[in-house]
Formats: sequence, structure tokens, C-alpha cells
Amino acid sequence: MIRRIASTSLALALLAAPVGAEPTALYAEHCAACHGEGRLGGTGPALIPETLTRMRGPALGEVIARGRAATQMPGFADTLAEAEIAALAEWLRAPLAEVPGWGPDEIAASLMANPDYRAAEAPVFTADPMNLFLVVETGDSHVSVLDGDRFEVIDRFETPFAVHGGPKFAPDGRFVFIMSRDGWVQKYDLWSLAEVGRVRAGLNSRNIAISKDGRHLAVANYLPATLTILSTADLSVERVFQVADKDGTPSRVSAVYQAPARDSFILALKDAPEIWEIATDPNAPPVYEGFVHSREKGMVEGLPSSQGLFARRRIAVSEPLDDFFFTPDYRNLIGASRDGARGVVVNLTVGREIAELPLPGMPHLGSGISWLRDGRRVMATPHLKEPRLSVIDTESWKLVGTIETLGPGFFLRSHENSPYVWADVFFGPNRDAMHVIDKQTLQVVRTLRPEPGATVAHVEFDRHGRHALVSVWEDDGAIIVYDAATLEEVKRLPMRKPSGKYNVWNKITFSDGTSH
Ligand code: DHE
Repeated sequence: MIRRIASTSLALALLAAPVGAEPTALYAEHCAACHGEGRLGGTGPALIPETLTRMRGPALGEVIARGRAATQMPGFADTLAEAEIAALAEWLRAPLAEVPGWGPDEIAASLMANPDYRAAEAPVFTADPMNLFLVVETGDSHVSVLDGDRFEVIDRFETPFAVHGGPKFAPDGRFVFIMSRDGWVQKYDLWSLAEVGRVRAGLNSRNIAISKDGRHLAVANYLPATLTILSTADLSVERVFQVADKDGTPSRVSAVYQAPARDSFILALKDAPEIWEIATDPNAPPVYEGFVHSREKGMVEGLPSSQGLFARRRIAVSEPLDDFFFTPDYRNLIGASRDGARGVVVNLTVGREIAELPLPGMPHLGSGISWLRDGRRVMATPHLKEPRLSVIDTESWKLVGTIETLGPGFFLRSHENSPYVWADVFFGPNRDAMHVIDKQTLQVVRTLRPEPGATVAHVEFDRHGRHALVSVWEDDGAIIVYDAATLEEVKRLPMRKPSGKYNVWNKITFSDGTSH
């Protein structure tokens, strides 16, 4: 099924595409075999602006000319003229003229089970299965499975291209789900050390969340504007929500989160002033969306629009909010306004905004973490455009401090057993610095520079909080293991552009210091 996109987008696409059919012909001859006739991916990734504009690294023309190291993407500098490469790159940056529908049938048809998969009856290794780390290596699209006590790689497997966001673990830590920006969801068995299969849940996706009982996996999509819910058992499609505001205007889904204390998924909508909550409890009470007017009783509840599993509730907010931080009880969330100038606190129980916070400079709330300071729970968030962290009291919703850093950062981490917060400096000339901050005094106690000139970012602790793992976020990068108390380097493991790393125990127990 082919759906025509809105005529304004089509006009833009035509304007952006260079005159003449040359890039189209070049694409058909040189690219389509791997990237798909419709640019939506094949053995290679989708070549659409929704994915391409989010790629960090060399410019598109550079990749076409020289290829991509450690992948099957060859260089075309000897085959194509410079002007042809430039025209092709420009054409690829224009939106698709036609977007195919991607509903339950297309998703189901994309399912690929691993024919060699055999489920082991017990872990096939001696390491503590609760203290494994998954290290996402975006340099060559692999994940390394790391023994979190000995710091040895016990398996390394290929992922779809451009994995984004944290993998999500089943509640018992056995299976893990990994998502790529092209919408592929991969299921991997950590006991058997083998891929179970993969399915394409969207054409351009944001992130995934797993339900409290581990049975359902939600996939947030930009393209199409849907939320796909898969069964974790066999990756079959359970539901595809067409996401639109109460007036029917479609909205992309910025992100989906699990709210374990509420037994639900919470959705950030990119284009609508609404937050959605979708029940993952089969006995969820009815949701009333409309109200009917009764002469005798005044306004009364209307018919429930949904109830039970996947009942959907809309929470109206004053403007679209994305990138959420949740308090540990999941009663409140902080969302960032689109202009990146303020944070809004939304109480999920009463379903409305209850406070506003001054958070200029694009707070990256998804990286926020919380801890107890003088008996009160505070949260801290980095800012993508300001060299500081903001620390907020989660009861009074007042800013209790700011911590100056050497540049804007992306990720924060801590652990219940550690007195420190680790904060990277992802952007700017000091991106090789990693601050270690005292949780009580809010002072930087040490700034590590393990690899001068290289980006160091993203930290994850082992399950006991004894070691902190830091990425040297470069193509010939590494994971550096630090003693979390002495801050001394313990071990360095070479890795291909390691981005995030995720500890099974910290994730399944919703550790305070880590992202969920
Ligand atoms: Fe991410 C997590 C959104 C750019 C690496 N990123 C997330 C999450 C969201 C998000 C909503 C939480 C999802 C989850 O884990 O379930 N990211 C966004 C953006 O909107 C933004 C700014 C623009 C975009 O490209 O979409 C963005 N992110 C990036 C990058 O450029 C990064 C650095 C490199 C990359 O791989 O694309 C990047 N994002 C990450 C990582 C996580 C992440 C490693 C998981 C962090 C964690 O510890 O859980």
C-alpha cells in the first residue's frame, strides 16, 4: 500500500531535488541493490533525511566517496564524478516523495527468525548473568557482551545499523531487545548468547520500552506516526496505534517509556500538546475520554473509550513536550519544552501540569538521574547547549544548585553505592574530559582525561557500584574500567566507537543512578 505524503512536503521534496533524473539513475545503478529501491533500506540502512540528518560522523558526500570503514559500504570516488556525488548526496537529503504504509501486515512480513537459534536451559557461560554489560559499538554495528566481574568479552554480535537508545531487558534479565533508527528490533538471548530474531517495527524509530511484566515491547516511531506494540515472546504485532491528537492531527512519537509503578507506557508526542499513557495491565480500569451532559447531574462521565490491556489515556499539556525524566515513584515527570527554555512538571496521577522550572539551554532530561541529598530527593540534568548541570529538588521543584562544567554534556550516571555522579562533556574542545561530582557538596572532585583529544562519554556502573565503565567514543575507541572509589583506571578494552553500555542488574532493578 502506498500513501501519498502531504502536498507541501512533496513540493519541498521537488524543490530540494536537483533538476533532472541523474541522481535517481545513479541511485538505481549504484545504491538500490543494498539500500532498497525506495531508499528504505535493505542490507544497507535507509537513506532518508529522517535517519541521515541524525547521523553523527562524516558528511554524506564523504561517505559516498570514501565508503564507511568496517562496513560493506564501498567508496565511489573512482566510479562517480565529484559533481555526481554532490548531486546524489543532495537528492538523498530530500524527503521521500512517497512513503509506503507500514502497518501490521508489513511489520509481520519483515520478521526474520534466526534458524540456528536454540534456547539454552541455563546460561552457557560461568559469568554472573545479572552482572553482564551490553556495550553498543556503533563503529561497526555490533554489541559486545561483557562479564561485569572479570571485564572480558564473552560474545560479540552484529546489530542492525545505527542502534539508538538503551536496549531493554526482560524483567528476569534473560532476553534483551535492541532498536535501530531504521526501526529494526532485535531480540537476543543472553543465556544462549544468540540472536532469536528481528522485525522492522517502523521505518524511522526513536526508542523502545518493555512492559512491567515483560510481555509487550512498545516502539516509538517518527515514520509512520505510530506506536507499534510487539509481543516479546515471538515479535508478533499486538497493536499499532495511529498516533494523532484529540482532533485527529497526526503526531510523531518522540519517545516511549516504561512506568513500572503504574504498569503502563508513557509516550512523549512530538507534534501534539498531549502525553499518552497506555496501560500494560490487563485489568486496567476504564479510561473516560469524552464527557456527556446530563440535565439532572450536570457533566457526567461518558462511555469508557478503552479499558484493560492497552487502554489509552490522553493528558493535555500546554505545548508538546519531549524527553522525560520521571521521579522514582512515577507520579511526576519533567518534560522539556520545544524551545528548550523551560521544564514542565506533569503529575501523572491528576493528569496536569503542576510546576514550571527555569531550565534554559536544552535540558537533556532523559539523562537525568536522582539521589537523596540531606534527606531530600534531588535530580540533576545536563544541558545540550549550556556548560552546566542543573540540580532540582523533586518536592519543592526549586533549582537547588548548578554545577559548572567544561562544556555541554550528554549523559549522567551514578549508583546507589557510589558517592559520585559522573558527567561527560560531550560537546566542544573539552570533550575529552569527564567530571566526577560529589553528590552531597555538588562540587567537582576530579576531572579525568583518560585519552587527551578523544571524546569520552557515557558511564555505567557494575551491579555493585564498584566499577564505572567509560566510553572512549571514537572509531578505534575503548571501554575504560575505573575503580569507582579510588577513580583509578583498572582495565582498558578496545572497542569500535562504543556508545552506551548497559548493566543487566542496574536496568532490571531500576537503579537510581542509571537511565531506564
Ligand atoms: Fe539519543 C537515548 C533522543 C541524539 C545516543 N536518546 C535517548 C533517548 C531518547 C533520545 C528519547 C532515551 C531512549 C531510551 O533509552 O529508551 N537522542 C535523542 C534525540 O532527540 C537526539 C538529541 C537527536 C536525535 O538524533 O534523535 C539524540 N543520541 C543522540 C546522539 O547523537 C547520540 C549521542 C549518538 C547516537 O547513537 O545517535 C545518542 N541516546 C544515545 C544513547 C542513549 C540515548 C547512547 C541511551 C542512553 C542511556 O544510557 O540509556
